[in-house]
Amino acid sequence: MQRILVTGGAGFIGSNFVHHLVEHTDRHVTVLDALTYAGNRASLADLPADRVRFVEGDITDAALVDTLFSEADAVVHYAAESHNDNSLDNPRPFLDTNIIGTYTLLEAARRHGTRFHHISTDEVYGDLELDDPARFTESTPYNPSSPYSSTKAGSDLLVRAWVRSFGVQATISNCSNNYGPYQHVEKFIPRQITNVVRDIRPKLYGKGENVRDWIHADDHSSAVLTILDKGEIGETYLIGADGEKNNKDVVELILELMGQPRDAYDHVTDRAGHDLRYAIDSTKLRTELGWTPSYGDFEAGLAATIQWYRDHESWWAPAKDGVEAFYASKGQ
Ligand code: NAD
Ligand code: TDX
Repeated sequence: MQRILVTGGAGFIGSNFVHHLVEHTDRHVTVLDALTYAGNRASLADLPADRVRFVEGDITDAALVDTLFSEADAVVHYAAESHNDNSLDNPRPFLDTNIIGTYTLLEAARRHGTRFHHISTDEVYGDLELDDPARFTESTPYNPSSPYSSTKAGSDLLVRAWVRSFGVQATISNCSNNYGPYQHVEKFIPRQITNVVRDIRPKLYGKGENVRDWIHADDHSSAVLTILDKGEIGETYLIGADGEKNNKDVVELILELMGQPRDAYDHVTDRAGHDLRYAIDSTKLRTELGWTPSYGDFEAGLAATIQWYRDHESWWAPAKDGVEAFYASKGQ
């Protein structure tokens, strides 16, 4: 598998994966990305041109997709509309990209017999109570809450059906919340870091009791590479690094690490249908494929991420005002 096609490779996690491939393998990468508001060429700027090729295009473009699949040994599919708050505002692009886009790729994988890895989220499983000892496993029933997570759930089910009905050589992974460099400022952690840099008070939805299970994007990448190389066709693997934290604790830690009083934030209007808690049990990936995460210390990873945003203001500044205007229009 020397030639890897990465969809959504100019986005947050996709670009981290491309950096990971360049650093840890000798493979050649083609990125297919539509450069929506979430895609950024600058996230791939410092990579060698003889290893990474960029193609601007849409995953719903069947002719383009067919050509790129004919040139690839394997495809890793990150491209998606990814933000829950946007999906509450306008669900339509989520259906187009997450459902029709994934369908378009699966049809190409079927024609070409291409190895296909589908990137998904723990949100397909719905949410857990705060005091529930259970965590999500590969056998947890699907129960998505938002337009975003329901379209991701739909895309996962398409992959399963294309494996069973047409013999497509696919695997699926469902990962928990990622943090790290190159994440769009609309998302929780970069929004609060860049707010502090700009002297805007961080914004916590509701009471801030909601729990997310944080994993560094580079650990997500090493897990995906492990599944691509060692995963069993037709199988689903959950990816997580035992990083449960509630939002209030994360905001307070960001403020502390940035030299501000821990209570210098605002409570704002809660997200509609806001999932309470996500938690991943990644035993299958660890025991069957031997994967372990490298970023065990969330505080150290968060401090490095804060430093990255301080050092890369030109990367995030163009999006910041528009994102804050959008949130302000919703009382968030
Ligand atoms: P992102 O929004 O940062 O990036 C998405 C990328 O896909 C962008 O570069 C965008 O331009 C591109 N794209 C969107 N529509 C496209 C289309 N129609 N054709 C081609 N390219 C298109 O998202 P992200 O946070 O990096 O998430 C990547 C994947 O990982 C998604 O599938 C998401 O569901 C999944 N995931 C994300 C997280 C997380 O914490 N962010 C956790 C688990 C799973
Ligand atoms: O300003 C904010 N204040 C706040 O309290 C924002 C933007 C978010 N939040 C809360 C909502 C969530 O409980 O923080 C938590 C994280 O929010 P997001 O960054 O929007 O992530 P989430 O909705 O949990 O989804 C993320 O993880 C799973 C990704 O965006 C998805 O693509 C992925 O599937």
